[in-house]
Amino acid sequence: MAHTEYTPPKVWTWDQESGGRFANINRPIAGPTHDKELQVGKHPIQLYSLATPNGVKVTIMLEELLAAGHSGAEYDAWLINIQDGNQFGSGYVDLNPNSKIPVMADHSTDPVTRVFESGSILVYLANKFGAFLPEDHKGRTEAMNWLFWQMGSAPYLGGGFGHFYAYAPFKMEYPINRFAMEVKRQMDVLDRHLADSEYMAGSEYSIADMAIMPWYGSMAKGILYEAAEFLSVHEYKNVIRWTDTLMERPAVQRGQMVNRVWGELHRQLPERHDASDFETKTMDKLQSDAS
Ligand SMILES: N[C@@H](CCC(=O)N[C@@H](CS)C(=O)NCC(=O)O)C(=O)O
Repeated sequence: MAHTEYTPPKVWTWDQESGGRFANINRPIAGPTHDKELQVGKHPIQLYSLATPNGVKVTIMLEELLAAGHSGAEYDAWLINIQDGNQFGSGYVDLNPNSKIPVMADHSTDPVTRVFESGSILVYLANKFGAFLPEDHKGRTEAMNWLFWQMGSAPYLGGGFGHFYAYAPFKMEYPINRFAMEVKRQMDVLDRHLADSEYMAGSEYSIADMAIMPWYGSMAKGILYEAAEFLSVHEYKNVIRWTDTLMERPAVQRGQMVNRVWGELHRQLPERHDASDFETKTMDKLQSDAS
């Protein structure tokens, strides 16, 4: 195996750019870099996010809640462009001291409730609306098991495999091997579970599915890191079956469009303030198909 030795100094210092795709926003300190208040729209729920897998977990949940008739879940979704450092504005850091998307503010409570960490937002919304979390003890516990599994596992997929395979300034065999092995193990965990289970928590669709699909379903469909062939994702047939079922849901399709600023234009909705915002996109699609 080809490798270069690195002898760490006694004390690490931040004296050079690490290189790689996100080098401009990575830094070893927390806190705001500039003063910037957040905008607040007319709806009870204000979301500040971007359509990465962590972001779309929440927009899928909000769209599912609205589709199920929970009008209190109406929301404004504001774009936080992480490449431009929007997550380091003072208003954003007040809501999320961790400076990562997504973050949500619930203005239907007095005082306003801030909710950060995508898993915490999903649980908050499920509890608030009594939806997408099974009520029975076994089903609820299974949904929580898998939700926490996702929150603990996905950093190996994104921060580990994705970083070294797709974003690092050059390819290194050791970390790519290490994380490819772990991601394949995780995919196999899911595939074996989904062989006997319709959804993650049994027969009921839940926030566990919404949390896991944007990461592992996207990986199984070859959408993440252009790694489909490298990781032989076609092997995970049950994950593919489950992903296809979820991706057919209109609320999932809408949720994946919100705060998206890349890819096909008709699938991008940089900000969402009203259900009718999606209709404009449908018209765009019809017009581009006709021309
Ligand atoms: N555990 C967090 C992770 C969120 C996260 O890593 N968000 C990324 C985008 S997917 C981010 O905001 N990165 C910006 C940065 O690192 O400055 C959650 O699930 O909410």
